[in-house]
Amino acid sequence: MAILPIYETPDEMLRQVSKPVEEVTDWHRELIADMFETMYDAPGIGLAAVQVGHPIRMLVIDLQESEEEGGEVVKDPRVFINPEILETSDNDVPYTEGCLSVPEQYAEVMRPDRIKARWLDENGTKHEKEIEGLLAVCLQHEMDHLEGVLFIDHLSKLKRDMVLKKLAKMRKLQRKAA
Ligand code: K1U
Ligand code: ZN
Repeated sequence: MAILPIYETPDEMLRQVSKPVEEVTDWHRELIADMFETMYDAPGIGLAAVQVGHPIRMLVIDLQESEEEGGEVVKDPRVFINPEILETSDNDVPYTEGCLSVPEQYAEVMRPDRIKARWLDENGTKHEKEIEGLLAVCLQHEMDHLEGVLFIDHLSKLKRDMVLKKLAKMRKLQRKAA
């Protein structure tokens, strides 16, 4: 397994529309394992394959919400291949989103609170389910990546420019400190 470099905005890699996975193979399963390792290391709760340089319709999520009695986070890895949104609720709700490709920047995005989705897992098994809460937010955010869309694209120009300005300032400080 390996920790992969994560592409960051404004890299054009992130603007590609990802291609469907024709057949789930061992190569895909190895990439999925690397994506989980990269996501846990970052740390993050989701990661799309395009963020690590593979523009294919595949993403991983682990909300890392549940805790065992001793305080240990229980892993709950989920794999979504060729995901499709079949239905969305009419009720949009706000959530303060972040993105490993827009590091250390957070902003409120409105999205439907419930979706019905269909996808394949790492064994090629089909799933169809209603999803709500943080999983619905995260899945919609990751599915945006498959279309070359970042969460900052949902913001007004004013808010997006503020986020990008803060990111540029942070990178300048980081370069200075290095
Ligand atoms: O880059 C990504 O797509 C991952 C992104 C997923 C996401 C976060 C919030 C709302 C929607 C989608 C992140 O994981 S950013 C980091 C983050 O939110 C987080 C990191 C550690 C613990 C908990 C959250
Ligand atoms: Zn993201």
